[in-house]
Amino acid sequence: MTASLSTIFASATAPGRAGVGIVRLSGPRAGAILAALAGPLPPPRRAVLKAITYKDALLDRALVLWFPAPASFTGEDVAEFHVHGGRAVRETLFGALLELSCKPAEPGEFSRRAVENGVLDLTQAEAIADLVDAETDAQRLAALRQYDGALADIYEGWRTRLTRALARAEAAIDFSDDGVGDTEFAAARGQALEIYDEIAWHLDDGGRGEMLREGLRLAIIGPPNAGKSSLINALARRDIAIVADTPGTTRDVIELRLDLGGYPVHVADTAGLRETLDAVEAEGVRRALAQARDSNLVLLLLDGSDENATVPEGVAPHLIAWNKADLNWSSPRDGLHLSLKNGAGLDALIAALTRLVAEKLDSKSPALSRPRHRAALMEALQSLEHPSDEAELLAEDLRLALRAIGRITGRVDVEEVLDSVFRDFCIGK
Ligand SMILES: Nc1nc2c(ncn2[C@@H]2O[C@H](COP(=O)(O)OP(=O)(O)OP(=O)(O)O)[C@@H](O)[C@H]2O)c(=O)[nH]1
Ligand SMILES: [Mg+2]
Repeated sequence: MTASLSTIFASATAPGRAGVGIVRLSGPRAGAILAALAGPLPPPRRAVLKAITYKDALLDRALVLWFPAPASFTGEDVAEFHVHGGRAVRETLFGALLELSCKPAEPGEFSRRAVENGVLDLTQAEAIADLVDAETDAQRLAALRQYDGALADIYEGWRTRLTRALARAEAAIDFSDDGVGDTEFAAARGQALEIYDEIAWHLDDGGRGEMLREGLRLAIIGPPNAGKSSLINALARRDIAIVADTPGTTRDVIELRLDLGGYPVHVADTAGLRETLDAVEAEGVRRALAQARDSNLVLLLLDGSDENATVPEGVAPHLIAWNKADLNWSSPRDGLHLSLKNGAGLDALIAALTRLVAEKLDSKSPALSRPRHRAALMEALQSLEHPSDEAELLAEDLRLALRAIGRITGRVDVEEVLDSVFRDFCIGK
């Protein structure tokens, strides 16, 4: 791969006021620029306090670090300035760096260089982005696992075995006239089928990894006045939805991001389900049903004091809870009981929901985390599904599968894949 010629810089910390702001440089001139601003280079990987000066004017006093290639995040020469985290300091330093012909980094350019220099594979670079974006503990752990190479190991393992199978298929072509060819061909074909099964198993994960990244969708549905909006308020611990004793109060879908036992969940409060002549309310009911359909989990909330309460037609809830336990109920109710008025049973409901969410998101083996991986694996699967009876065609199938899987880790078609992946990164990462 080609070494980058330019030296790039970016703030590695969020903009705004802070005790410290880190500005990072990467590229062939990082050392020279560090020396120009802070004097003789400090020993590698040691923080040293320096006066940062440019054109004889003091810019700040800051810790600086020097990471000579290849032992750096990008694999290139890297320098870091740990300056005071204020706007004027940052702007002045950026101005000096620009005059020294340093280029502002594009989004994700540091990680991209790390991939181009072989320090990280693409799934690890994606894991860094996920780790920065992680909002809950389960997301953090999944990202760390991926950063440690859990997915890369799986995909590279398939690639190694497919490469070996391809070599055998090619041997079968070369030695088609003697018995060796048959043996090699059978081995190659057997490998293709074996890997097909493994990929199919990996894909059949109910979308856990992707759901964990994006957040699981939970819809609260039920008849009007059951207490759905009271419930989302209790979960949010603040008043995000209007609660009123008029049935049909909620019309729009109201969404809340929640950390449920370490799992990211998007909870939606919806309009009460009933037949209605009011056009606006009818639209609310339509949206409520659509929300339920598009959700990963559906909680049906019913009013236990309402004698006529039943499961509405056409919905299949994952959990049923009966609200208003503080009132008199004329008939016994199966399932969870709670009162949003006095809080009784709320903890039990949250625990039950957390268990359901965990069932959907937990996975013992590392789960693929992005639609990009899924698409590439589906493509590989297609090539391996019906391995040909002819050595030449089998070799071509194997090549296609190899290329598809190589795209996940970034081992082939690199430029094209890199563009699409790093577009979504933030600058300075
Ligand atoms: N007694 C009692 N009243 C409750 C309880 N929970 C909610 N309520 C009341 O029931 C009424 C309806 O509550 P909401 O939370 O607005 O019900 P909703 O299901 O969102 O209703 P819609 O938006 O109309 O579908 C309000 O007057 C609440 O104060 C409860 O546990 N006990
Ligand atoms: Mg409501």
